[in-house]
Order: sequence, then C-alpha cells, then structure tokens
Amino acid sequence: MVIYDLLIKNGFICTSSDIYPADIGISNGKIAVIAANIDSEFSKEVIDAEGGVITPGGVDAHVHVDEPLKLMGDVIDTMGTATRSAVAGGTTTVIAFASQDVNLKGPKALSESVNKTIEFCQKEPLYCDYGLHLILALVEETDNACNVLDKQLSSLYKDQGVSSVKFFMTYPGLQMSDYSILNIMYATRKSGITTMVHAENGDIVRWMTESLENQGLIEPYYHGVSRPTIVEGEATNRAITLSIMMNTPVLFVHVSSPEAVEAIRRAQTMGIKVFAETCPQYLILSQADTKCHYGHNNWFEGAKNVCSPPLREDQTKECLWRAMDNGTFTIVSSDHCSYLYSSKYRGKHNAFDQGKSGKFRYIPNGMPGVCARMPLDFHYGYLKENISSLMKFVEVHCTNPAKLYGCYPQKGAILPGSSDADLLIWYPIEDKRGHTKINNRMMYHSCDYTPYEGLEVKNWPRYTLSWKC
Ligand code: DUC
Ligand code: ZN
Ligand code: ZN
Repeated sequence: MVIYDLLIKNGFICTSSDIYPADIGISNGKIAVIAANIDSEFSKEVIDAEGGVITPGGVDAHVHVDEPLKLMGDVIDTMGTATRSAVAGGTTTVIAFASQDVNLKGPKALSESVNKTIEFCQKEPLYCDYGLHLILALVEETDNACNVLDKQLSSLYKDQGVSSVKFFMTYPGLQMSDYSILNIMYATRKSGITTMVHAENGDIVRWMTESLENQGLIEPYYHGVSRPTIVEGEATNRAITLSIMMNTPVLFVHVSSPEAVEAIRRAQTMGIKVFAETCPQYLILSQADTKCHYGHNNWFEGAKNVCSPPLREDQTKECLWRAMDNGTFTIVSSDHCSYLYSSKYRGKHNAFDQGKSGKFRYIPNGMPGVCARMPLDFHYGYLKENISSLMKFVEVHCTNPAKLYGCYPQKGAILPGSSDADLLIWYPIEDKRGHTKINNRMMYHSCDYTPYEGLEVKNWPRYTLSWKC
C-alpha cells in the first residue's frame, strides 16, 4: 500500500533542539510521519540518506531583489533568479524587500507599495517560497506622523501579511532622524510589526567620506575606512536607547562590529527585547578583500566586496562567531544584493557614471550570497568548530528566522503535520562527494562573480527538497 510520495531513509534528523536517527515520510509536500524503519513499500519514491544529516531547508531573511522602486539601485537578481540561487545552495525560503513608494499617500500607501512588488516578482517562475519585508524610505516629519504611520502599517499587516519593516540610519535620502525613528518605533509597536534597523551613523560616514576624498583616497578599500566599527556601535547604542524610550523590540540587521555586539549583548542581559542578525561575509571575508586581489592588477576590483556595513579586520571574526554561539545573534542571513561587476554600464561600474571616476562613495553597496550561505556556515561554523553544535547552525539559519518572521513551524522545522517538507539531505560527514570548491557557475544567480570564488567547503547539500506552496 502506498501512503507517502517520498520516503527518506537512513538519515539523522537535526533540528534546533535534537539530533536523532529516523525515517521521514512525505505526502503532498508536508512532513507526514517521522518513525524508525518505515517500510519502503509505503512510498512511491525512496531516498537513501546514507547516514547523512537531514536539516530543515534554510530560511534567508535578508535578500535584495529587483523590485519596482529599485531603492537599492540596479541589482541584477530578480525574485526568480534569487530563489533559483537560494535553492541551489540549500535555502528554501527567501524573505526579500519591497520598498515604500513615497509618492503614495493615505492609509493604504504601504500596502499598495507592497502590491506592486508582489505583481512584479510573480511575473516569472519562482523556485521556492518567499515573503517580503518593507523598506521605509520616508516618514513625514509632521506632528501626527506616528499615527499616520500606525494606520498604514496596520493595513499593511492586515492586507498583505507583511509583518516587518526596515529603516536606515545612514545613506543619503534614506537616513532617518532620531525624531522619525521614534515615530517608526511608536507605530511598529502599536501595530505589532517587527522593526529592522540598519545601524550606521550616517553623519560620521559623510564626514569621513569627505575627508578621505579630500586626501585623494577614493579606492574601494577606503569605503571600509570611512565606516569604522564605532560607526555601527554608536548607531546601535542610539537605536537601543530610542527603543527603550518607546518600549519597542528591535532587530539589528547585518551586525559586523564588536562595539555593536557589546551594546546588543548588554541590552539583552538587561532583559530588553533586542535581536540581531549577522551574515557570512562578516564571518569569512575581511577588509583586505576590498583591495585588488584574485591576482588581478585592477585597482577597482575590490568594489566587488563593497557592502555596508563593510567587511572588517580578521580579528573581528572571533567575536562574531562567539556571538552566534552564545545567542547574541538570533539569525544569520546573506544580505544578498548583487550588482554586475564586468559590465561597464551597470552595477558596480555605475561608480564611473557622469564623471564620478569610480570614487568609493558611488559604488553600489552589496554582494551576492543567498546560494553559499548554508554550505559556507555548515563548513566554517559547524565543521571548523566555530559554533558548538549542528543544532545551533539549524537554529540561526532555519528555525529562528522562521519564528521571527511568522512562518514557523511551516518553515524552519521538521514537525509531522505542521512543516513543509523543505529539507536538506547533507552528505555523511567526511564523505568526499560533499567536498566542493566554490565557483560562480554553481551559484545559479545572475551575477557575474561570487565573493567566495575558490573557497573550499567539505559539505554541500546533496539533496534540496523545496515544495512551493
Ligand atoms: N547594505 C548592502 O551592502 N547592500 C544593500 C543594503 C545594505 O544595507
Ligand atoms: Zn542594510
Ligand atoms: Zn540589506
């Protein structure tokens, strides 16, 4: 008698809380049963996991794709190619960004902004499930701004199910004043929306940028010099103060600085609801990677690795791994934001438009990473013992992002009757078939490079199961 569409046998299930040997029966894209020694006759198809671990599919909660408002510029990946790239590396849920259309007004302004992005993204085939956050681009500085925003956010939540917004403390045109941040925090608390903060002090960045330019220091490397770790530390401290003032929980995205980690940890220890995200690039790459390298003699090549916050000195990594292991970081995301490098007219070379001469301040910020996040951190985090267990890996890459953004236990878990059968079957540890030297073709994105070219990892998901809803 056939009961299951697919049966996975001989694997070790690893969730955020347990590792144990069991078989998994899947029906209609859902985990139907977990039990020992399920007979193969009950299933149409069988996969032998050969003693490898089975984890939930990755949930990447920080991905930038092309969208109608193009707030991040001309990123090359669409929702279609980003989800394709995600699945190629074991991520089965992508949460990307829609941007606020500042020309729209009224209580439905934000939900209409998101509608446009949904229509745009669904024009092509998608490879896995996705969700959206909203980037707030402008909050009016009028007396009643917090109540206007509260109405807009409430309708966004009700109409679209969007439950998270991001705002910036830097970037010309996007940088929010403390007054606007208070209004946002008031409104997100009232409407129950998660508040994501890009914490860098935009005024220090501006001052440093002008000073470096005046000295003729314009190469990509100086992007990092213009944003020392204290820039993130100050903004993080300030945002925590404002969040205490408004009693609003906050999530700091792409945390890369020890000063920021310290501020977050201190607040968490005081019982304040502060959450934090970091990304593989801050754990694996370094500031030196923004100099010309890969054996090329091209002063602009480091632009490939220009992102904000910038890549840090090598000695920062230990602090970040520790923060992942001790729970300071709630989630790990990619901040996938891909710009072409080779095109002379698009992407990173926009820094040469209209006589801008490639100055670092004009380099579009971001790098691709949605594909490599899971295998990189499996290797550098778990196998290299920078984190203490595989369960911790699952917690921060799968389970916590699903919980934080409202899709748990459908995503990020392996629970019969509740979870989608989005699963990764990894090669057994030490199995040579899992050894992989990363190259750009394997990324299946539209970008023409990967920052991780040539790095070797000892395990790459052998199977990625993605059942779109
Ligand atoms: N940082 C990046 O590097 N890219 C996209 C946006 C951001 O905040
Ligand atoms: Zn950001
Ligand atoms: Zn981002």
